Amino acid sequence: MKRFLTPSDIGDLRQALNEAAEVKNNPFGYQHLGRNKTVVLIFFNSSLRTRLSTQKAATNLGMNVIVLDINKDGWKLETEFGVVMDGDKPEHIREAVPVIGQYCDIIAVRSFAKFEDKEEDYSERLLNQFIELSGRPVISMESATRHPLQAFADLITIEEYRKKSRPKVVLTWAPHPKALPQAVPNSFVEWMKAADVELTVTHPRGYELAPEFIEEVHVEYNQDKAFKDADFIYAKSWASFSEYGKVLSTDRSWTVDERKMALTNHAKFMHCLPVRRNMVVSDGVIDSPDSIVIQEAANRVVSAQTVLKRMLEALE
Ligand code: SN0
Repeated sequence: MKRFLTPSDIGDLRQALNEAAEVKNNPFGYQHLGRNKTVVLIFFNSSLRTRLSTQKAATNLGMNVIVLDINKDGWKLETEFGVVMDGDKPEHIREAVPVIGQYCDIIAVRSFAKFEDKEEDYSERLLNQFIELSGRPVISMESATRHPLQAFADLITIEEYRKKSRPKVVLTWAPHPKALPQAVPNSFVEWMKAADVELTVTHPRGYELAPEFIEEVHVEYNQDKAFKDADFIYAKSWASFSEYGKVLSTDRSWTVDERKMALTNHAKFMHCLPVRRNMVVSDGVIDSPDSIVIQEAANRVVSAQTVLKRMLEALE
């Protein structure tokens, strides 16, 4: 595997889920693969789960791990080509990325949407520069438009908790004080479409996801209706795509609470975290036995380890 951005990069999902289960059962069984191999984790943005779980996954595989918080510890990077570098950015990405590639076997990158320009964010320019210039396999640890390690962990979690072969999975928008990226909902939808689940997405008008993600997906604008018979409720806030980066609503009637969960088929509650309590979800729901957010976060190690394992096997 040369890159990990979409479900198609990992191929057959049934096989990937079986492999993930093996990795979870035997986390230290593949240490020969990572011997003398190094992964560099580059962060342009904050992280808790992604940093710790990817580092833990790599360590389980016997790898060396270098973590770089590039805004704090690196030179400020110029990403435009053909510019006179007389400003505050001493290093160009054209050198920085191939240099990083010299020090490792695999690169993982986190870089959120900037919300300055829709086309720029959706072109995934920064991530593509790592793919083109590093000479190494690249893992997205959340880029402008996708968060595949999260979505793979979500699928692993649904696989573990589903009570029927084709569960009803509902992605619901939720209110939030800040404009958040579409990366998590985009990837969630992309992975659920590729998996064997019945997917419904619910959000207020104006929050439609980008057409390439939402096409062929059932969208229900009435949240109560969407929740009916759901087996999994996946909450996430995101900013508008059409009015790019705008918060169009902070309507707290969309907060996932006990009344709404009672409309479901005893659904499990999921969220990628970090979550704003009593904005996105009520204390009562997230603290209930039906909340599986911690188990979901635990599976971030499993998704990262399965992906790193595949990449290491391809290096052999
Ligand atoms: C990020 C997002 O994409 O929504 C990362 C999620 C894995 N979340 C945030 O930036 C939350 C920030 C906040 O202020 O709540």
